[in-house]
Formats: sequence, structure tokens, C-alpha cells
Amino acid sequence: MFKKVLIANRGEIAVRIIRACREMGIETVAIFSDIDRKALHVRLADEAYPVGPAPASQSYLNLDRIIEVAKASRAEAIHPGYGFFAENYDFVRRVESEGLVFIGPPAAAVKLLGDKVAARKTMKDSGVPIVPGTEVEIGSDEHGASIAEEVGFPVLIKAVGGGGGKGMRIVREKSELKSALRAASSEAKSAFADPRIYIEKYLERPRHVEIQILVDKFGNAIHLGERECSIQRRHQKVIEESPSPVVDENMRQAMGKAAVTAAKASGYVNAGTIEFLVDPDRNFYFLESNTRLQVEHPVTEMVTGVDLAKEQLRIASGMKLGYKQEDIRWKGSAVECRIYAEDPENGFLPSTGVVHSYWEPSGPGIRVDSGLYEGAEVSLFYDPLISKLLAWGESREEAIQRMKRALSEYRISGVATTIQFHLGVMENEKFKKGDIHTHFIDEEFETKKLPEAEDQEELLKAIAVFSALLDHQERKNLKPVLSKTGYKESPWKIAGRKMGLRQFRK
Ligand code: MV4
Repeated sequence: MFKKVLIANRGEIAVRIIRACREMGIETVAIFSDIDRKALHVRLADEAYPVGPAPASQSYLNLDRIIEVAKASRAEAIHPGYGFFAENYDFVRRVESEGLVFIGPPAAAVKLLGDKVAARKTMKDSGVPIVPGTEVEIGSDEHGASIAEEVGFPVLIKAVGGGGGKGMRIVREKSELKSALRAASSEAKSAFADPRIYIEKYLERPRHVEIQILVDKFGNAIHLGERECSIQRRHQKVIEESPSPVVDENMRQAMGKAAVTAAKASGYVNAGTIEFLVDPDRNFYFLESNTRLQVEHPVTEMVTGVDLAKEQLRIASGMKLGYKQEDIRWKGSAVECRIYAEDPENGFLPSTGVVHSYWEPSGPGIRVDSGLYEGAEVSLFYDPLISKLLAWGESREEAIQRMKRALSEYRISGVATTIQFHLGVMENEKFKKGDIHTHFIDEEFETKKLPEAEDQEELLKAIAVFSALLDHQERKNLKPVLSKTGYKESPWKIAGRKMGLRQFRK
């Protein structure tokens, strides 16, 4: 096993990886930008080195400096976390060529799976179901037209170098195809420096279900079941859970088998995720793969008891998988709420500031992965994901009840967060039934316009008085204003009710 590992990341994921290393007796090296000097990951690591100014391009993406720190500190391996360099082919190559170990898949697998048509072809050839469409890039308008006719409208144009929803175009009829192909290609060129595009049949309101895999260097590959990730907003996941309310034991085995096949076909090693779209008839289709430890990995850890970060370290150091497929057992249900520094009352605009008071929930079945502390500064330089709150229960209902309890305990002041929004989702009837898909938030929660008219001035006065009152209470450390259900509500919603307005929201 490694003696010392450098973590090329920040925030909650750097903290998560440092914790795995500490439990395994591995020394840790943190890196930090100028504004992260006092960050939690810096405090928890054994050593920490500055890598540049606040903008990520000059610090967490400063390749030469990170390699320099790895060498100077005598780290043997680099864990990239997620984001930044995690799925960057050039980074993996550089780490390998410097004689360091990249804690993740081999460079060739990163390259293959990063090319969406090459990945589709690999899957098709090995029998993994894919959405109908092309396994080659679109060469001309005529080519595009014949493919679209073949799979049938609506179709979705995607970027070969893309992923995560950027540069996609839905086309509902033939007359729109030509201009959509042009637009998608030029968007792909500016976003990914790669103008190549391809076409898939467009599935309306699919679910997003992904399978966690682990593969060692000896060809042993297992899956750890699924994560349901359909609750998202603008391609940013918001809530994840395991198991998925639509996946039963048969479907889990079929999807798991497909994911293991996908891993083997692409020469994959280490922890990875195979994403699938699931249609209303519960057919599943390969979507793309993620060659990293994912944000939502803890829901899998909570239902399987497997520590994925530790397994990554074991695999990268050349050890055999600690588990066989039959060792993997699933118990209970886990839900994750991603706490973003965003204001749900204000179009989810990013919120910044200093966290001036901070109270974290705990107790039975609760896990918090966060980089927050009193005095932490939330800036616009990095991802707005500031904390992940997880709840485990014997059943999905118990996990949801625990999540509501924990959300109502969580206090973060100084920045706006999505905590209250999550409470709304936990109480949504469709969510409770497991009746969810990738357009759930848009359909159930998009804020309505403020009421028109004459009431506005009175309304604003009431809100001003009310927020002053709330401020006063917070400062005096009095009880927060409670709703009928016992949970703290948004002052806007309460003020609206006082004004006799029915609702701002659906
Ligand atoms: C799709 C799709 C429907 N049909 N492909 C969005 C992100 C990118 N990774 C792929 N995405 C989609 N691909 C076909 N053929 C719908 C989406 C999609 C989506 C997928 C997963 C999670 C959330 C989503 C939200 C909107 C659209």
C-alpha cells in the first residue's frame, strides 16, 4: 500500500479522501489555492502546499505545480477526486509518465469512454443495450437526415466530446434538423474544441439510473447496485438514492451484468460508474460512463457497507478486490441531498459569503460529507456544492423521515442554501411514491412569478418587517419560526401566507 498520497482537489471530496487515507494509515498531502489556506481539507491533511491564486485554472488545474508538489513531498500517488483533473486524459498520461500512480482508471480507458461514439460502439459490440442512433459521427446533412428518419423523431443531437448535457439539441421534426445540426456542431466546437456530433432517439422523461462498479488489475469486476439520480436541475443532480424505487432484484442483476460487461469491454480498472437511461417500460440503455469517484458515491456505501474510496486506493496500489460479487449485500435505503450555496427563492442563483454560524445534524442513520465550518468562505471561484447530507433507513420511508429530521436540524447562516428546498421535495407526494423522472423538478417546483399588481407594495413591506423579525430572532438565539409541520419555513412563504395570498409556488 502507498505510504503517501496527494489529493488534487478541495472541499468535501478532498476531506472524504483524506479520511479514507487516515483510516488506512496513509499520509496525506493537500494542495490549496490562496483563498483555501484555512480550508478543512488543509487542516485535516498531514501536509499542505500552496498551488496558486483563487481561480482554479491557476491553482487546482495548475498541472506543473501539482506534479512539482507531488515530487517535493515524495507522494507516490495522486487522487484527483471529481471535477478538475479527474477525467482528463492528458493529466492521467502526465501522472503516469512522471512515475506516479493515478488513483483511477488507465489513460486508455479515460480516452475511450470520453469519446461518446467510441463508447457507444464498444457497448453495442459487447451486447450492452444502447439508445437507438449512430455509433459514428454525423458526416453530412444527408447522413443526419437518413439517421433521423431511421430512428424516428424526436431525436437528440449530442456532442461526441460532450457529456453532462452540454451542447444537446432536441429535434421534433424534419424541417428543424438541418439548422439544429449546424448549431449543435458549432456549439460543440466552442465548448469542447471538437465539432463532431451524433444522433440518438430522444426518450421523453426518462429516469437516470447508474451502476457502481469496481475492477481490479487482475480482471476481477463486480457491481455494487444502482443509484437513482433522476432528481436534477439543469443537468446538476440534486437528490440521489439507492436502491432505485423502480429497480427490483432481476433488473439490478441485468443492469449490473451489463455494467460489468461495459467495464471489461473498455479495459476499465478502479471504481467507475455506468449511467443508463430507463424508459417507462423499465427498458434500460447505456448513456455514458463516469471514470471517477462520483459525488453521490456515499449512498452506495451506506447500503452496501463498502468504502469506495478505500477500495480505490487498494486497487490502485495493485491489491486484489476485497469483495467477490456474492459478498455484496444490500441493506435498507439511503438518500442524499446535495446542499448547494444557491438561493431557491431567487432562481437558484449562486450565493456567496462567510458561514457565520454552522450546526450540523447527526444522530441515527445520518452522514454529512462537507468542507464547511464556522468562518468558511463560500466564493464564486468553485463549485456551489458545499455539503452532502445523507440519511439511511431500514426502508425508503424511514430514510426520508430521517432526512426530513436532519434537514430541519441543519443550520447554515451567512449564505443561502437549498436546505429548505429539499424539505419541499421530501414532502412531495410524487417523490414519496417514487414517481420521479429527469424533469421532476421543472414540473413540480419551478417558481411561479410573483403576484401581479396592487398588492405588491404591501407585500414588500410585510416581507421587510418579517425578515427583520427573523434576523432578530436568529441573533437572539430564539426559537426559529416553525410551520405547522414543525420545520422552519422560508420567510417569503410565511410572509405570503400572512398577506392572505394562497401560494407563490405550485
Ligand atoms: C438523453 C435524454 C433522452 N434521450 N438521451 C442529459 C445529460 C447527458 N448526459 C445525457 N442527457 C440526456 N440524454 C436520449 N437519447 C435525456 C437526457 C437528459 C437527462 C439525462 C440524465 C439526467 C438528467 C437529464 C435531464 C435532461 C435530459
